[in-house]
Amino acid sequence: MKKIIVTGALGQIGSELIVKLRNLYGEDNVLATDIRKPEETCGPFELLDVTDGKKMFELSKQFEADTMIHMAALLSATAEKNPQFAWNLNMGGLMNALEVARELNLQFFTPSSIGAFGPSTPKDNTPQDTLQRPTTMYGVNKVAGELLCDYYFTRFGVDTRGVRFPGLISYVTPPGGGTTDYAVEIYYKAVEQGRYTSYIAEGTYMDMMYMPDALQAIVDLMEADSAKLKHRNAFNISAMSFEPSQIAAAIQKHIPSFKIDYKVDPTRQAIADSWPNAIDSSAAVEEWGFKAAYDLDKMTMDMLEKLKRKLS
Ligand code: AKB
Repeated sequence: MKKIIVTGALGQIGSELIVKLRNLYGEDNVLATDIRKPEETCGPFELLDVTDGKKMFELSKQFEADTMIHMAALLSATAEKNPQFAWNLNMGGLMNALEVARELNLQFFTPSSIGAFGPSTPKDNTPQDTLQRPTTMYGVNKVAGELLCDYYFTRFGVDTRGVRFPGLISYVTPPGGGTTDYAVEIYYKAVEQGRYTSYIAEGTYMDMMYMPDALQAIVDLMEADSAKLKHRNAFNISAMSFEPSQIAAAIQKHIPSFKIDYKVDPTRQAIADSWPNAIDSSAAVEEWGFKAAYDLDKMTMDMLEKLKRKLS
């Protein structure tokens, strides 16, 4: 049985991931950590600031972890507001986490992102191995992180694995400070107000994925046969690519009166413009069987149904 320590466990992905991992591997085998306390406790939890490498080491050792899932990070738009802090948190936290994984021989996962690509990257069907010259601090962190994880694998034999997540959509925990967050907000506003003002311009395509597929991808990659992995850090994965008017049209199939208009935020628009339209996930499919169950229509139906219940 695995013993997994998760950082950033109260974040958008972490909060759902710990539930899935506890269902799969047992409640007491997953230690959730975060910089703030949970509102309600369920299962093992410890406070942890990921820039404190000593505490990270002690918690992992005491828990007798064999796996670390390092999620704590600032997202793209927040990182752009305070790039120096983003570097310290994203890179400092990752370096600490990799060191703990090396010292305690832990299997290791950390997410990269479509943010690891930049304006010179091919925009359509973006290959697994291609130009990566991002123009955001978040992207710089993600590329450096991918390289660092590969380095810890080749130099120290740490079993590092990762994916390049697209925008992730969920009705459970809202994202904070990302560029793709509009694709979550739009569902909340559709249910609450029947209209949404998008900060991303019409015609701006980005890759997206529904949270259940993202969580399954983490589990599948961590369970994959190591010998079959040629890439490791980090695999392109995407479930769909759309632009704001297409998600609005998908919502209108269920709420015909729903309206979208646009008030573009130049900072987040510039970030979105520097990212791919649609990435190619074929390396993940070939090397560890990546598969997404949700497309735009299926996700929209589920999001609206769950949000109507949640917000009523
Ligand atoms: C963001 O928008 O910053 C994230 C991401 C794509 O990494 N959702």
